[in-house]
Amino acid sequence: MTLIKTLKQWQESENNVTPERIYLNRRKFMTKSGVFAASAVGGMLAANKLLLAADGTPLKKLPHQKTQYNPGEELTTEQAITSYNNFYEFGTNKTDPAKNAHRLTIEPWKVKVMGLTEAPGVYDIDDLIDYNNLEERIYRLRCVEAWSMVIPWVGVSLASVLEKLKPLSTAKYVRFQTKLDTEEMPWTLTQGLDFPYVEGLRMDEALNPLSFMAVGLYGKELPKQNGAPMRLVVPWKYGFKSIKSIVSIEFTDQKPLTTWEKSAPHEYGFYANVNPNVDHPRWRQGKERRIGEFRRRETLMFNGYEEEVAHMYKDMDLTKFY
Ligand SMILES: Nc1nc2c(c(=O)[nH]1)N[C@H]1C(S)=C(S)[C@@H](COP(=O)(O)O)O[C@H]1N2
Ligand SMILES: [Mo]
Repeated sequence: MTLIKTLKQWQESENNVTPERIYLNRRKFMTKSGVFAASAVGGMLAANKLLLAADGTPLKKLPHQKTQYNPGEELTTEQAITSYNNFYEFGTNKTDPAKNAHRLTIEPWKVKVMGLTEAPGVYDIDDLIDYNNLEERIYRLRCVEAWSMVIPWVGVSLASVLEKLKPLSTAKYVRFQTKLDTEEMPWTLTQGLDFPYVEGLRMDEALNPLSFMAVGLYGKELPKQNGAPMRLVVPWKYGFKSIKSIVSIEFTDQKPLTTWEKSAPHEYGFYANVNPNVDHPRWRQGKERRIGEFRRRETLMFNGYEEEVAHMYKDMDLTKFY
């Protein structure tokens, strides 16, 4: 059965990399994973069901323009994209988010905008995202754990969102925060990570045409495990920069302290640009496993987006780990 064969493949890739969680309190983690351990196949079937919205209805289609961004590589399957996830608020195993993220309530969805802006306030998602002008973008996603996917996102440029929020010229960075609700996300109470999940970009990075705010994938609304109702996609950076389920946007002149940098500063830099020549202390970055493939492939500088983004880092020493 292909389902099971594919699953084996994912399991293998999961076993071959040390997950990001590994430095977390091991004992805490062991009890936790014991509680949530489910047979792999059971997990897969549960994940399968969650291609539907939490109330059992199919995810709504999102009308969108065809993509101008396409690396021309085979797409990762919708099944894999929506059942092999990192979303630690819903558990640390790859199959946890698909099983647990249905608990996330996304309606209504408000976003708090603050800091160095002319337009602070609480916005409804519909004020931020122009649903009549959605586009599709096919991007590579490269996790620092050395696996990768090719994902057809639907959304808007991040610049189109930030322009609406009128940042002041003194804003040098933008800081994003994920929703935190300990009833919906009880897993956050027992983990070594400091929630809410925080990420950030320098303003020029945020305004780079590649930076994207996704509200869907495969032509439909984002499943919750993928960061519904809106999540960042920064394709030239390691996946942890692409923060999910965003509820706050803050413009600041201080470099934000991100969740992963705070937890392990020697392992996760602020910039986190994909770089095959600079190894993470625990994972070599020269190669990656594309989910769905067996052989490892070469990792590309800036994940293949060098032409679009390298100019932003010309004054930085790229042999250093940031
Ligand atoms: N809020 C939040 N955002 C997050 C994460 C997370 O744990 N919490 N994981 C990150 C990591 S490590 C990766 S690789 C990507 C995975 O996105 P996907 O599950 O949609 O493929 O989401 C990123 N965004
Ligand atoms: Mo990741």
